[in-house]
Amino acid sequence: MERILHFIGGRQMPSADGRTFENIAPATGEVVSAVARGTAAEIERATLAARTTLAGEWGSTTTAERADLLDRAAGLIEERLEDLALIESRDTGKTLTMARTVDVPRAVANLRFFAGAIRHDETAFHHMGSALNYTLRKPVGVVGLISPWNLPLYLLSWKTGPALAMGNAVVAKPSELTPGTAAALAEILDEAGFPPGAFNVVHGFGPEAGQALVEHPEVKAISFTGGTETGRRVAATAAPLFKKLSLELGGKNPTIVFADADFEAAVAGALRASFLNQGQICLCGSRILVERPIHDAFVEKLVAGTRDLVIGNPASPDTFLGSLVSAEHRTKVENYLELAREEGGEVLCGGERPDLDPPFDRGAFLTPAVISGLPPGCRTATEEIFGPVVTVHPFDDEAEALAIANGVNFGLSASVWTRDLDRAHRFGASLKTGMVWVNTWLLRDLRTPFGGVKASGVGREGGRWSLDFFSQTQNICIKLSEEAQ
Ligand code: TXE
Repeated sequence: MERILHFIGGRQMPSADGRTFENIAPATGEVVSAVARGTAAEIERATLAARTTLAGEWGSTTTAERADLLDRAAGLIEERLEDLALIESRDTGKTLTMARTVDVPRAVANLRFFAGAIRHDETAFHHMGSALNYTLRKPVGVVGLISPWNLPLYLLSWKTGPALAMGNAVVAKPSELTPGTAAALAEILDEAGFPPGAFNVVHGFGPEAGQALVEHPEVKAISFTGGTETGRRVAATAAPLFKKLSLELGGKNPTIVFADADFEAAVAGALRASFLNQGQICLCGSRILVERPIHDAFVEKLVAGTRDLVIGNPASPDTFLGSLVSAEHRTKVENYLELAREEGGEVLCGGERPDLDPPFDRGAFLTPAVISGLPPGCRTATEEIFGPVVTVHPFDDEAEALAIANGVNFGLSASVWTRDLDRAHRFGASLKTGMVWVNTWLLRDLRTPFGGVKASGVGREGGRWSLDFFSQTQNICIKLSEEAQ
């Protein structure tokens, strides 16, 4: 069986105690690899390797050198696209098409983007007349990157790009459910020429390896993407240690469709926002609010479209939905379907385990579900399910739509569908979310700020926000002599 090892100080290595855990392909239930199970001992080794390289080789690189290394790594990811897509699809259960066209290309874009960003970065200069101030950007030091299972390489590279661009040394702890592409990324960065210790990966479970990383006194910043409850724990651990902290957490994002919207485009947009990646994207639109005059027709079309989505073999080009990330996660989603029924909802379609041929009959598949008839404030409609389940709610006017949209603890994103430009501006600005899309969804410009408010997180990623997070500024003030003033 394939073995996945830690990558520490430029070398692959097992855990000191030799322990491993199983990596399961959720689409078949098959155990595909034995993964080294890291603990505080491996975090210690990785942190030491990171500090050593910061004090030496890596600490003296120039911006231009780091940009070139990132570009080289991006090229290597591109060359290995097919291989990486297969690993990602196997570990997550997502379709190969999604891995090929979204996950891996985005990892290439992430590294290229931050290579470009540091080539063009400028720092501040403030002239006082009697003195000059200029601002230096320095690395934070050793940074911890904790990433989730839904978009493993995509999200890890989104953090790794700016962390390395700014000259930090990384200790990454990928999700225990999806270790494959993080291990591959370590090899690729090594091959691209990053020195040993600049990028380290410790595999393992959250409470063991993840917690040890957050607790380590030499890790000066933590960038975390994952569930809101885990984020709370990470914040509670990191805050007394005065670490920089970026938290990208969950969402319960509304898709708001006004009666004047382009009907067909809105249905297609809502469908994609509901079920892309089996609904396992923090940005997924899991609450669909529809203005009453078009509500019934919209729901009919949405349900028909949902029924048409092909589920099954992730490698088949026709498949839209692969399996969920694990059997346990499917059970969690199914429990929400049960709750929805108890809360008075009607499951209009889906929510069932599909009848698939071997080997997929043992996979964690669940047909996409649309639920209506629920009050917008109930648990099903306000808690993050993170699966192929959406609720639909009618509304009568803008004020009611806004109250429903803002009436949850989350505030990550929203997608508004309307042809009325004034309303788009007015309504968009009134939404309590970090991001708003109008007549689209998941259209990303990597320069823009990404992140949420309320329980969706703290801080922003993207463009200069990522560069700011992964650097410390230092202002130097030089007094001018009388003659120079
Ligand atoms: O994520 P966790 P889980 C949501 C989604 C999902 C729920 C739980 O609702 O159902 O979270 O998913 C590491 N210290 N999202 O439990 O635990 C863990 O090992 C340090 C939304 O799988 O948050 C993994 O690497 N690290 C989300 C990472 O945290 C710890 C994506 C995320 O796992 C830790 C994923 C600890 N004490 C889930 N405990 C999004 N916003 O995109 C765990 N980890």
